[in-house]
Amino acid sequence: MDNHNCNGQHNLPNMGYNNPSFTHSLIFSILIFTFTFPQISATPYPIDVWPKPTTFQWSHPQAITLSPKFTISSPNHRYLTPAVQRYLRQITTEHHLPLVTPPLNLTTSPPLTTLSITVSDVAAPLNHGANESYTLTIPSTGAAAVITAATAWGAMRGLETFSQLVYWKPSRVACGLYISDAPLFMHRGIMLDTSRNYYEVDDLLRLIRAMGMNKLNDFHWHITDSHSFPLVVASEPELAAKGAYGEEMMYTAADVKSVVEYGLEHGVRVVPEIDMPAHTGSWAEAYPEIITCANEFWFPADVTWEDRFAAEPGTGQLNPLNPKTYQVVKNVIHDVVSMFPDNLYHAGADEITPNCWKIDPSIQTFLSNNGTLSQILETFINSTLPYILSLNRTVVYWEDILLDAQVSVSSSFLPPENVILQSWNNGPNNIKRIVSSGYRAIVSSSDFYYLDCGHGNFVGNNSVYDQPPGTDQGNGGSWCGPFKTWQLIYNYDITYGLSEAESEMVLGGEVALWSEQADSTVMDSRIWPRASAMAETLWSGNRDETGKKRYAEATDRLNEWRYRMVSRGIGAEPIQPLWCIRNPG
Ligand code: CP6
Repeated sequence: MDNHNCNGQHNLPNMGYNNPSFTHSLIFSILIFTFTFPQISATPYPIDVWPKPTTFQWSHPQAITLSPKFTISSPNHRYLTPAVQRYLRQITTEHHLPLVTPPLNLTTSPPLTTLSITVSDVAAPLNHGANESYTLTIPSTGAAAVITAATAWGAMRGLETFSQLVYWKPSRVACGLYISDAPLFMHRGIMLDTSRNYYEVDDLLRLIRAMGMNKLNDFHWHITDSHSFPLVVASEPELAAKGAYGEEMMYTAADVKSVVEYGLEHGVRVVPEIDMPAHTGSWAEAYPEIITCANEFWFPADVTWEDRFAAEPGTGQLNPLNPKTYQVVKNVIHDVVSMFPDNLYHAGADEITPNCWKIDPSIQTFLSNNGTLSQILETFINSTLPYILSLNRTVVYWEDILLDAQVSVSSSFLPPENVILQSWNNGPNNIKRIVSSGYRAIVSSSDFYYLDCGHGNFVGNNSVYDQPPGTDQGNGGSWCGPFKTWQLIYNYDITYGLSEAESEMVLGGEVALWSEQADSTVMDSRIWPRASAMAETLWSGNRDETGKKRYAEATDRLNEWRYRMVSRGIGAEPIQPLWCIRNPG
């Protein structure tokens, strides 16, 4: 039998799981395993914290009882104070039972009564420069545990680490340890698309809560697209009134505020994306005159299915040559900026379809007078980017404005270098091209970081089923496949092939969940624990001290972490059968 062991190798002998008595002995073994404490070996116990801290030392690996009077002291802070209250409740009530009991003997010291937090710069905002480092000391004497951090955000990271070291009922905490921790990359995010399918605000809050647990700090909210416009924009109310899927499927200003505040209480910034000029079909419900090719029946016969990017109502593109476009766009930008306080603004600009513009008479006239598609894109950027910058925002665009072979800015017109470009399309040198052109990059290469798979052109077109296997009919079936395993995501090095100077320009990465085939029913399991894999790689890397990829060691920790996420209400999918806990790597 071709057996896989639990760390994904192929060298395990047949353990006899066809044997009917196996199940009984498995249950028996779990009982024994749970109630005995193996000897501590010379190798220190590999701590069950996810993402793994950059450095930690056991001075004397033990566990200490958590006092029923346990309290946390911290400076008063608009977001840290609620975070402390939340962690206090969680720490004292979670009673997590690890799958494999940590081999830590209980000290005879008095119980731990205090965690004391000090922050040197309480005013520091959560932005790209924010210092998220912290140290955590948990003595085995019963003396106060201490978190020191430069910022409230670093203190939150330390609280999360502390909470993961608490287990058992009655609660005990790993002790005799010192952790000094800081992220490798400053931008560690998740993109969620709420246009193709709608998500309740509660789903967004649960996503943010899980992001905080994984020390992710950037929720990139792809709010609108061609399919629906679920954001209520005060000065342009018709966009949602006509473009949302329904009255119950809209995000109000109050909803946005609750998402933004919840984010900051979890150390997660919320960055809005109103995708434009492409992916704007839904705007045509309110303003057909500013959108080209919004109605799929306008497609001429020579526009193929491959020219469209999803099962959608005509991708729809804003017409950059129509002055009315900028009235609406500026109102939208203004109101979005006032709803989202974060200093990042994602301005989209992915996947411009030449044929969608070419269908429009005013654009046809411009092109027949020797105008180019690049100039049309440049007109759009020139007419919108300075306005966004004037509102004190740093702008993120998808990489397409620089790299799209059909529609990109010309070499004589380059957007200012202070924009950030988000890479997704896996060109062999895309990231290198972005950073060597002087731009900072966020990596979302779809070969690794796209969590969705298959989001096809199924509207009235079943011919995909008649194609030979592997033929890409624009249905995403072969192009975005195969499924990205957590190991693939974990092992991906986002600065691969870059010089040191170029690597400095890579701010971090984002996994993305496009929602053509996702909504709240699958959100948790599509995202977790695969996003946890990226979270660790961007926090402390994916290699051990010898420079070897550490995913074998990570497997056991991720397995434990997945169970803890599940017990915290996150529907993370399993990465192993339970059988593995008695047959480790
Ligand atoms: N929607 C938008 C999408 C995609 C992009 N932008 C997408 C493209 C290819 C794949 C998955 C998603 N559905 N607005 C690309 C940034 Cl494989």
